[in-house]
Amino acid sequence: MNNQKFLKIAGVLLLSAVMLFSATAVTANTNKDQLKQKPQSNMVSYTPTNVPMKGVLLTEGFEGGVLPPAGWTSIITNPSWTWVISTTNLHSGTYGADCQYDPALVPQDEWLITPSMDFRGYTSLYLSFWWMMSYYWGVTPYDNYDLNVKISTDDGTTWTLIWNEDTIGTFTSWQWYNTTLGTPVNLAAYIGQASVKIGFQYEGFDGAQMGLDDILIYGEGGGADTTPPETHCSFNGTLEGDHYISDVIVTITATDDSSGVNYTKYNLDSGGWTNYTVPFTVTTDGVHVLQCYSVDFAGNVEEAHYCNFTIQHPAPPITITIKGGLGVSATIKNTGTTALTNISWTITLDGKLIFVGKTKGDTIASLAAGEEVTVKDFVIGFGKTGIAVEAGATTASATGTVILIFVIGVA
Ligand SMILES: [Ca+2]
Ligand SMILES: [Ca+2]
Ligand SMILES: [Ca+2]
Repeated sequence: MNNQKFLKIAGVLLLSAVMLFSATAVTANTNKDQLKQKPQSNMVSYTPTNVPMKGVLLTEGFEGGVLPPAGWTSIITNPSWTWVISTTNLHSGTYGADCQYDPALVPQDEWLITPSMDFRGYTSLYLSFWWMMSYYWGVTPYDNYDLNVKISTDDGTTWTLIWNEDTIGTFTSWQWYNTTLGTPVNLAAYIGQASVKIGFQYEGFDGAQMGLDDILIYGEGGGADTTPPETHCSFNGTLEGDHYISDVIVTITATDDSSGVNYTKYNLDSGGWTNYTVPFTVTTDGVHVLQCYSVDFAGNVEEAHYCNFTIQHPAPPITITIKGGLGVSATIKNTGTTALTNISWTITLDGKLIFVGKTKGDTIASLAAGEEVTVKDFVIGFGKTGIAVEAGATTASATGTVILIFVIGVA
């Protein structure tokens, strides 16, 4: 082959190559938006930057190579065209989550759902994720499919939309974006929830490809719990001044800033430490010494403290009528509305010449409301005497004169 001929062939080949390349480039540029799949030439590699390494609650880059990732769940309505693991459509690493549109135009409602997360104890919390889809088929001119990010605090029974690509403004098809063009979703409204799931939903009909990768939930607070719980006692009874005049129902409540209350213990009147489960009733009179404390799930132990209270039931409604005659008699009446039991009574005479019957006492087993009982003291003696009668907490007194076995002038 002579040089001239070689140059000619080389020139034709070069020209052909340039023309072919240009044609390919022009075709790709004009139709790129309308493609249902990301053009392979648009692949980018990515190195994470500005990732807050402190306070990371969840990170998922699908690098386990399986969907759903460990601990995650999925909802699949179109098994042929749902989220799959991809080694070609990803934001960073080796794998990404990828969902292609169904060319048969069967509707797609495909979910990837995070494990349950504890949002308690945080002071700030954000969600960021990297995504990629078609603006042409997803927003304008066709809103045929959505990437919906939803949140649930009841284990997936109800979901609230917290992000959607339709509302963030113009973006470029097939380009990977971080959440709202760099701005994370603020999850502050959900701080304090004990069980939170976040779902990533491909929802569409005649949509296009979608990519998801590098999901990150991060914030301040959370993590290590170093603060013990706080325990409070509340008393349900009839308070009069500084004490209760009724039985008291004791309720103990405890709150914790972060990991939650593991258990609460109490010690009533030095009866020993007991695990608190339900409210209890205290019926006896006196000062009650109540100690309590709680322990959280991180093992922080609260210092035991006192919640003392006093019960003094009012004296039973008893009247006493003292009479003379043959010995001394006392009529004890229950003027209340409920029966009284085990009423102890005594009759005491303090005269100097009382030979028999200086004191007498017994117990009345029960006395119905409105009922009365007369008790007697047989007496032998002479002279003036004081007469004192006690029944329950009620006392009465009188004076009289004893003449042998008679007591006269009682008043
Ligand atoms: Ca990845
Ligand atoms: Ca859309
Ligand atoms: Ca705590």
